[in-house]
Amino acid sequence: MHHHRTYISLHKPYPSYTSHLSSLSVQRLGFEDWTIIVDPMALVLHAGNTNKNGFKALIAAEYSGVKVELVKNFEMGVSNKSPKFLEMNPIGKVPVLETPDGPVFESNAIARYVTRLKADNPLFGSTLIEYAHVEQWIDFATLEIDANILRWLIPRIGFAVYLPPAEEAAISALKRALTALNTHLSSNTYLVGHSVTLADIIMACNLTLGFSRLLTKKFTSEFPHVERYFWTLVNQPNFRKILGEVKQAESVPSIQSAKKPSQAKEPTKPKDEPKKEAKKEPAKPKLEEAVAEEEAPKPKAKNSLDLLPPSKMILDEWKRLYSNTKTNFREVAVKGFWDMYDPEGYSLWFCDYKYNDENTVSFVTLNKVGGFLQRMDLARKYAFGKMLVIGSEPPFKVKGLWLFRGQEIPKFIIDECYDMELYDWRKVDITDEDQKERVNQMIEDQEPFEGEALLDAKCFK
Ligand SMILES: N[C@@H](CCC(=O)N[C@@H](CS)C(=O)NCC(=O)O)C(=O)O
Repeated sequence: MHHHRTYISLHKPYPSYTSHLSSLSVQRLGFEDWTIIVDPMALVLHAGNTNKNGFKALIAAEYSGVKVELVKNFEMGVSNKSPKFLEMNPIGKVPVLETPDGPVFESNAIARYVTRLKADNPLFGSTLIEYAHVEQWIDFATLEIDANILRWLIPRIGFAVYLPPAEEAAISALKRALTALNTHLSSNTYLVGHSVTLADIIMACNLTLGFSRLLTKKFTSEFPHVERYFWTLVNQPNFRKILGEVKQAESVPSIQSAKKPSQAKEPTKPKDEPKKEAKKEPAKPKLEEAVAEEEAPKPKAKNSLDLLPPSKMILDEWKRLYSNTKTNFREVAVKGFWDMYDPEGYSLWFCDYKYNDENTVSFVTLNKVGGFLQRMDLARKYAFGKMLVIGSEPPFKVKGLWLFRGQEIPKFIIDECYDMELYDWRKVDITDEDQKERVNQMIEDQEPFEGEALLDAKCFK
């Protein structure tokens, strides 16, 4: 790996010198070093395929170009209790990573190991203070977020004694942590610096358990920046590949302890380490399975917008006209829009970001809008949008124009794209010339817009 780094660093900053330097480095490194470069050994991770603690290393591996594979046929409660496994981790917990130099347990340590396999990995940050902040947020994600989610969740699903005051304490500690996280994220896209770090990976994995099992929309809406951050991360390709689609819990699990006769019969020893429960007989439901439990994917229903009476307006034709018009935008694209527009089959909407005063950092604001458009991907067949980031200095205003199939904002968009509720929505009255002119200006990115410069204009098409 060390030679790998030498080789890459000779190449990267000086592309024009590549041929000269690569022949040098080949001579210097010899054949074995090349095999390291082209055939990195896959590391084996022992964990079930729904274990968020295993996901930390798998996502870090995706970002780092490292090969990590889940062990085949892992069975929770059986595989991790075998003598061979206990040699790797005497406590019998997962995940465990097998490396050429021996095993590593504890998911954060495993994720750090995988991350260090890539030299100078930006997942750790790039300055001393960034390294420290990455570690700071990893501990925070573990001790303030994850620990309190587990203290709340585990008793509810019947793996520890349920005590109302203990639950209350867990919830208030979690809210305290989320409040701090929300404030940090109100002016930062990521936890540290301007790109994803290992801290974000670990935080997102911990939040995934929370969002999918426990934290309903009602609960998380108090923390809108955490929501934005979470949904943005889990929809990044490197996360999505490992996590699949994350769905938010619709309710807090009802208290299970009383409903499980097999457990009720056992002497009720209060447990301070809730996870010890899972160590009992394999016949019982296993904690990890209970925690990771996923609903079977439902077959996809046809979109109800496809059942609307056909429209003479072909959305793709408009998008093509918009994209292909380079000059005389008013005369060609804007005029073309109104020629095509079908007010029966489509509706136009203005949107206005509700929290403009929080848009104090330009790139954070641009990332927010970028994330919104990314999440609108699911509406591509039924929508066109323009989003303007307005102002030459903070706080920036975010305003937009959307064209939707049908007369209402499609319900599936409201349900699936949480950004929708961060905006006030107003249907355009096209009989009002002023509103129509505002539509034209937004289609055109007219500058100044309402007296102000544009920081950016993004289009969803
Ligand atoms: N701090 C550990 C937690 C590991 C852990 O609690 N693993 C659970 C599954 S998520 C487990 O193996 N439970 C089985 C047991 O307690 O025997 C880590 O992050 O790796």
